Amino acid sequence: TNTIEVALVGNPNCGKTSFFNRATGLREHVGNYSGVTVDAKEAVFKHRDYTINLIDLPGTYSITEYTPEEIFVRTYITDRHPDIVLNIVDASNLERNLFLTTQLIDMNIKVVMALNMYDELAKEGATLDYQYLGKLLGFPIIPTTACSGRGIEGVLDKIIEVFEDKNELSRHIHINYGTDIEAAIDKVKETIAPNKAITDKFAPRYLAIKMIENDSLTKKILTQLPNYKQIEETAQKCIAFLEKEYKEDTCTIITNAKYGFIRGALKETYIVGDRDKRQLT
Ligand code: GDP
Ligand code: MG
Ligand code: K
Repeated sequence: TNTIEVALVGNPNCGKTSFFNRATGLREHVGNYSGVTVDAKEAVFKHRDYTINLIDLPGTYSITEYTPEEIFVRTYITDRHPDIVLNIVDASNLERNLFLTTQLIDMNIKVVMALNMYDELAKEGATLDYQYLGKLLGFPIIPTTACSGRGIEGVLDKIIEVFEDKNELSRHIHINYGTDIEAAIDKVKETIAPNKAITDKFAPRYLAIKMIENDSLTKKILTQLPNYKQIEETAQKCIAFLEKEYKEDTCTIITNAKYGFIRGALKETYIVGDRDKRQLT
């Protein structure tokens, strides 16, 4: 049968292990996958006509290069190419959790989102138009309460739909970083694009964004390219221009733009609960 490799990605304490245990608990076979400094649990089980290979990755707030967990998750995604990234988010802490999501969007991978702790959101009396949010983010979102198992079957069904390219919400979107950053991304992307070997593995737009962030892991990947000097020079010119214009480093500029995107999306989809309103007054 066909196998779908699914990697669980999300902030610490968002419910990844609960999801993993609930999804695999009643089923057969649990194995182990060992990383360099952090371990990831792996389980293989059947769902409908597929074998699902589910990997519980360490929790991270971001996928850059600042902690061993971040590097592990990042390298796992870029080197092992899981078929689907299952992004688990804590629905009671959406703004922060969605930051990691914006990085997944940049990476241009197939994502399904479990809107976990949905019971907490409901308790607060808050509502989220998660279908519309899924439309804005470019993948399906399914409410779950992982600790009780609620929604898990539905998530597994959506994973199959997205894998088979049969989900209408699953599409590649770009976060719009604004005129100046977008112009820089285009310039750097043009210098990366001719390198087929690398663009088969990584989205050129993702690599361009990372070069503009001065990301050393990306530089390491690209140094082997025949025109690396041109790529690096173009990126540095763009960085110098942006930092002069914005009086901030490019990482901060891009992070701020990501939060702008998140706030915009939540403004259209999230209604604060009664409990939160009371706390505000
Ligand atoms: P991880 O760090 O992402 O692996 O998160 P865990 O699965 O360890 O969960 C963190 C805590 O949240 C645990 O105490 C879980 O029992 C709890 N938890 C997980 N999912 C839910 C949920 O959907 N609702 C509620 N209320 N608690 C949850
Ligand atoms: Mg865990
Ligand atoms: K997508």
